[in-house]
Amino acid sequence: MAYENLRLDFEGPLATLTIDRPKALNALTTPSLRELEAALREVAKNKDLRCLIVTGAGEKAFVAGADITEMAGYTTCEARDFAGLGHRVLAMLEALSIPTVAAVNGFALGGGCELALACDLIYASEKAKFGLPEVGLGLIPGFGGTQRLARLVGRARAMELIFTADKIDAAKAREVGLVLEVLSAEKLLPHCRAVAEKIARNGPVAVTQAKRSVLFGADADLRTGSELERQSFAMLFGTEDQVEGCKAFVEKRAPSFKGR
Ligand code: CO8
Repeated sequence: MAYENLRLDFEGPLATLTIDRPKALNALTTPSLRELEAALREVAKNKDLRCLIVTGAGEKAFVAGADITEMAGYTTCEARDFAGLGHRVLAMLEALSIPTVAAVNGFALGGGCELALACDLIYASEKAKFGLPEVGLGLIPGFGGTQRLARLVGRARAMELIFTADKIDAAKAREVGLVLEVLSAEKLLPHCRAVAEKIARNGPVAVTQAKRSVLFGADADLRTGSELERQSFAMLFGTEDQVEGCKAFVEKRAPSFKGR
């Protein structure tokens, strides 16, 4: 499918989704969110994929937020619908059965930071800058930022970032636990691909179940989360991949997983 505001490229078991509207630092409009929704549907349908990388086009930005020129004239109802669309799309991204990796190559502000937060792993280039500057515009984060950031870095750090509207550099983002690793601009995508390829070599059904256990468990009490894990663990027994993975270990060879 052809998109105007993003690119979706497939290479073996990996897909790379590039938000591509560099003239506005990849800011998200309603049409770009609708395209993102369609692209995620395309990804979800492709059963050969094992990992999705999300990044931004150009040298400067991952995504510099929701498009302020579009939002500026919104009525309350339009704002509710726009935030609803953003929430729906980011929930779809988060709920993909395959792991997702954000390669943050520049500004990740507002909705852009929230897009990264909906990915499972976040890596950043030295040029990246993160922030939720919405209160400076008389708004609050509207694509899940108040929820996902607080869950990732803790309530006080999230409140500090949201209340001050500060932009933090990649090193600080790593220090607060928002980013896993900081790499040079040239090494960012190769690093993300290497991580994605490593994930792709593991049992796909197991990786999906592990992702579900962590995600659903994070919103549950320990007892419920542990029960979820136990059910997922048990469910894997009897899958072809579990049989193959354990057999390959015993036979001292690399497993050949089929994803079933
Ligand atoms: N929206 C629209 N256009 C943008 C945006 C944006 N978020 N960010 C940058 N642009 C445009 C600029 O207007 C400029 O366009 P033009 O060349 O036509 O003047 C072009 O991109 C290049 O940007 P700058 O010239 O400003 O580049 P600088 O290097 O000087 O500055 C910054 C880069 C610091 C990133 C600056 O562009 C900036 O501050 N951008 C806005 C960042 C921001 O506030 N983002 C948060 C937006 S609010 C949000 O995301 C809310 C999400 C939830 C919404 C819920 C809805 C109800």
